[in-house]
Amino acid sequence: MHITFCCTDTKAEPWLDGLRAALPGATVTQWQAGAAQADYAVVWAPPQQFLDEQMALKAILNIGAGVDALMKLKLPAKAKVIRLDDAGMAVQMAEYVCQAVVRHFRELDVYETETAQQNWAFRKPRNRVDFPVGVMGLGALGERVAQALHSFEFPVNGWSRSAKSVNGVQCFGGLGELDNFLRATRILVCLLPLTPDTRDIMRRETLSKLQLGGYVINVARGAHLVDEDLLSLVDSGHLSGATLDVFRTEPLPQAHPFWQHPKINVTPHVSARTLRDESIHQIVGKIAALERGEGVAGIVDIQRGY
Ligand code: NDP
Ligand code: OXD
Repeated sequence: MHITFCCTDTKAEPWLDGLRAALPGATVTQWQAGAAQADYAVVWAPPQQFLDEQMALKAILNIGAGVDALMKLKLPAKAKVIRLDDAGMAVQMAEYVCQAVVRHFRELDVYETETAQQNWAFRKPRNRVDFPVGVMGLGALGERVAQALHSFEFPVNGWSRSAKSVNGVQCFGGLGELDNFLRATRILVCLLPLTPDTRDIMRRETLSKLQLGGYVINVARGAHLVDEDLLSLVDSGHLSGATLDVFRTEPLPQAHPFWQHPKINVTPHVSARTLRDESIHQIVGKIAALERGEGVAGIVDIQRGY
């Protein structure tokens, strides 16, 4: 069995070593133009040339949850596209989103500024029922995030394409229920996949429907958010700020206003990192199951785009 590795922005050697150790009978190589045909590909944002050349692939295994970079490419007709499911990302995402929600709700950012000036001052406690959180996307990551927020006793709303039932979460389904979801929400968390239906979903029209003082947490993809609309709604006071981990252009360009904005917190796409050992374990398990002719979790529906 031949496995080819083609991951942009990823140090190849540790992955190659890990895959070779876990699959001693397999040939594991880093892809180069003109390389031999492989049976399986382990990828992150590969170039079109890779897919054009690798015509015999049985499956393309993505080393992340989001497959938007792959969906932009022309894929070999017969290869299954398989994403990582969880692999240690859901708990990281729950940590990240809960810290952003709690930091905003408890005004920890304000305390940080004040204590930096040696100012010992209390603020009036806020009431958590006034801070309903809405999670857009109730998949592998969104559902875990919604449950974690519920454990902190925030009112939690969830929105997905199909109607869902999640303990402690008021669930809304489909475009017809988007307005009701937004109006019931003050802190909006985006955990949608990036598809033609969800691109620009956080724009003036939708963000204006959040409750006054709304707050935006984007941990999905930068292209879900229209940057100018967020900035103008924050500057007008309708929204109180944002925590953003993902951007239309990454790294975030030095001149982008998000860097300096006092009400916008920026992190460099780190809310849920791919954990190499867990991911290799999962990828190897999926390849073994496919070789036995068994089904695997995480097969991407190409028509849906996630
Ligand atoms: P899943 O594919 O498991 O879940 C996607 C969810 O979004 C599902 O609930 C789905 O609804 C819903 N959804 C999809 N399209 C629509 C739509 N048009 N309208 C309403 N709901 C929709 O994704 P994950 O939870 O695994 O990951 C979500 C995204 O998070 C990834 O695609 C990736 O972009 C991003 N991500 C970011 C990371 C970071 O470090 N910042 C790390 C990992 C992922 P339904 O349940 O009905 O299908
Ligand atoms: C992912 C990511 O999609 O890290 O896994 O963004």
